[in-house]
Amino acid sequence: MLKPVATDIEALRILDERLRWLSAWTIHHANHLRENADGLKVGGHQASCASMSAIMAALYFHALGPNDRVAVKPHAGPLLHAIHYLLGSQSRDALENFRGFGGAQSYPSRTKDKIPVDFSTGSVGLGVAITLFASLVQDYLTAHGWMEEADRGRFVALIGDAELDEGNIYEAIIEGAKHDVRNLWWIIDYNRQSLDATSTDRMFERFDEIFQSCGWRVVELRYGKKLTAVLTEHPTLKGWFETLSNAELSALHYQGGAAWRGRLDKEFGRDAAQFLAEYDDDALEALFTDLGGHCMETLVEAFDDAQDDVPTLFIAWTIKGFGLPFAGHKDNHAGLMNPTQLAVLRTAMNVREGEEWEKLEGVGDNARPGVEALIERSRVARNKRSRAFGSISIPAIPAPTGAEQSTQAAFGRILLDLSKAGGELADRIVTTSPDVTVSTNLGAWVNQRGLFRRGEIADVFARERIASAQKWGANNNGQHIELGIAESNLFLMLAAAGLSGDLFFRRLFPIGTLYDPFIARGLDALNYACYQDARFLLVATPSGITLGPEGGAHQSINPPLIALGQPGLRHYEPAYADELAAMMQEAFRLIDDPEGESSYLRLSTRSIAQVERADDSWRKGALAGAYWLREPGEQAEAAIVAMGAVMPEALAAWEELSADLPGLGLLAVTSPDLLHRGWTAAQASRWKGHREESHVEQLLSRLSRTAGLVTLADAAPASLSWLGGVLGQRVAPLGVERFGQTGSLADLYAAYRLDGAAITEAAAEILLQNGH
Ligand SMILES: Cc1ncc(C[n+]2csc(CCOP(=O)(O)OP(=O)(O)O)c2C)c(N)n1
Ligand SMILES: [Mg+2]
Repeated sequence: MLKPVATDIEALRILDERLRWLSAWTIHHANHLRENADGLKVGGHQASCASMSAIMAALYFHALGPNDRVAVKPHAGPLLHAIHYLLGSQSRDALENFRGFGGAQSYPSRTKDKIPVDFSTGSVGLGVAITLFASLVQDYLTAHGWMEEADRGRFVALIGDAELDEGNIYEAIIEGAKHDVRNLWWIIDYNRQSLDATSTDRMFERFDEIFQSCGWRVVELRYGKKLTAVLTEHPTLKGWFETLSNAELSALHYQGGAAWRGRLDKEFGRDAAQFLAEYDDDALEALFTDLGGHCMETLVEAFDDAQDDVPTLFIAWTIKGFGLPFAGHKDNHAGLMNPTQLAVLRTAMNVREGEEWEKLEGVGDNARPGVEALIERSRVARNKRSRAFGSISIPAIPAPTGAEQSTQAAFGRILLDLSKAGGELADRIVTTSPDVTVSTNLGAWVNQRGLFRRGEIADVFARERIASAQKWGANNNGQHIELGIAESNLFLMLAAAGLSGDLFFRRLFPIGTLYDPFIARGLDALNYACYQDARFLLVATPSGITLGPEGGAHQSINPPLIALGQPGLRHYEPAYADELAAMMQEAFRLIDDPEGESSYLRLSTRSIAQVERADDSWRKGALAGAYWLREPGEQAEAAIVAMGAVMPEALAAWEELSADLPGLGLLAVTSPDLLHRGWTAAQASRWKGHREESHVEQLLSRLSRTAGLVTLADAAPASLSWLGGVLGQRVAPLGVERFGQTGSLADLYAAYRLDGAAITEAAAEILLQNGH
């Protein structure tokens, strides 16, 4: 890490003011000046920006090195744009179009903003925690010899104080402590205000303790230099000041100098007279607003003093809306200055009317060279990085052999075979799991490739020669990152490892495993990972009521619907081991392809008889979402449509019903998600005059328009019932709509109507409806 150079505090102060102005102006312009055709409030957060302009000026124009990566609190997005505007990497057009179509995004977005954004933010708390996992990934790459010391950086999170209520932050620091995480700066904009109001008093003391107990250094930046000096000189005043509640303090900041005077007079009477005589109201206000997070000297000093790799929490006291007319007001979160207030601010900041977008407007001739030099010297990346970081060749993945297999067992076998065969892909795979490594069948892979830790951790059981199927020693070369049971951490880990190409120019192939029902536990983090186009393979197993005796708490129902609605994540649900092998190969290709996406495999522990294949023709269809496992007759009047682990029931029913229903087809669905996407994409392209037919349309048009479809899935029936909408065919949907319970497969399939009898009844009903 590079040492910061000595810097001109006055120039940084000017940049702080420029950022405060430009962010306020960008938001004002979008709300009050830009044409607004639909009358919707455009919005933006002038107060949240003003609160941390000094912190961001000190970082971007002083402390950050070229390899450092920052997650900016969502509501400070306009400040980040203003910084890049000053750096020359953001256009005025984009600022003028803030929150408009194609303009600067409301909240920093890796994928949509044109400036380099290291981490997207928006859902509070997640942007904070991902920096910790990114730091872990950096350590992983360094340990594996894929990153030079000189290319390493620090991970910075700029945090709103209310974000600290998000539990995912604490899950992350607990995990970080286990992995001895380092090179983190988390900087809290401690304005003691959330969205609704002022926040609960004295919480910073709690945060101190929590972070310290996880190995963090906590640096409190409570007062600026001026206020520190005065309070040191007047201990009684300090004592009183520190008893003020967050609400009282905020109210005084809002009311200003005269209110401070009145309050001090009331509190101390004649004892305060001499002190008060030294300050006019403006000076009094300036004194009491001199908090650590607004004092450039304090910030620069604190950052310069924290140059080691100890994870550090800075609690920087600030005022929400600092320098704006609604500073400190509890309702200011979404507050916007009106044109009159804006004009007052413009005058106060020496900005001439008509010159509002001028980068250094209002900066005097004497100061200008120093400010320009600082901007020039800033070491942060100005350009968005290319996503071309070299592709690797993905080998063909053969299917594991065996007449009876479960997809979960096949998954473990495929990884083991990959590991044994070796090669670039195997070396770049990193697996991770929230305490379900063994039960999701990663065990054999981990035995081969080892656990990752920066220091050596002995496998005591192996050393003591205690028999165990599982090696559990860790070192620098390991390729499995062990996580505690916190699914949110799993998805943040996958997000960070899935961005390793973007962040560190070295693509990893992250695979995360968990039980299918617990996807819901980390859902927002999963969405967050996809939102910023992180690439990974998620393997969820076991799934569905097919889990049998484990019971309803572990039997997943709705993840296929979740996947159907989740952009950036491709759902595959194989029935057979050869399908799984093809899907894993495809998932690795998609991780590597700049136009690709992440994949989600929903697997099962049910061992089923594998099908005989005459040739490879199924493969293309399986990767596209479905194929005919039993071809239908020409314009057949019925088909069974089934997905995943219940395929044996579908096949048996097909055998039984075929005698009465000649031409009955059996469609094996491997991805409702892909079928649906293909369907809507083909429709949209037809509106543009192309004559495209989607895969699902081609498949279903083999049947009669009046055909009946019996759909079957160990999941919410809506996963497949929509297929009736494609060509208007009738559907009898079978699936799981109630919570599961314990039982044998036969019991459960009968009770939840996934068995042959249910298929027969459903077929009879739908065919009767058709008038047969
Ligand atoms: C997960 C999530 N829940 C709720 C919100 C809505 N929200 C946006 S900002 C905010 C409070 C912000 O307060 P703080 O973090 O202190 O930021 P400040 O604006 O005070 O700097 C809330 C509740 C959100 N963005 N994300
Ligand atoms: Mg706040």
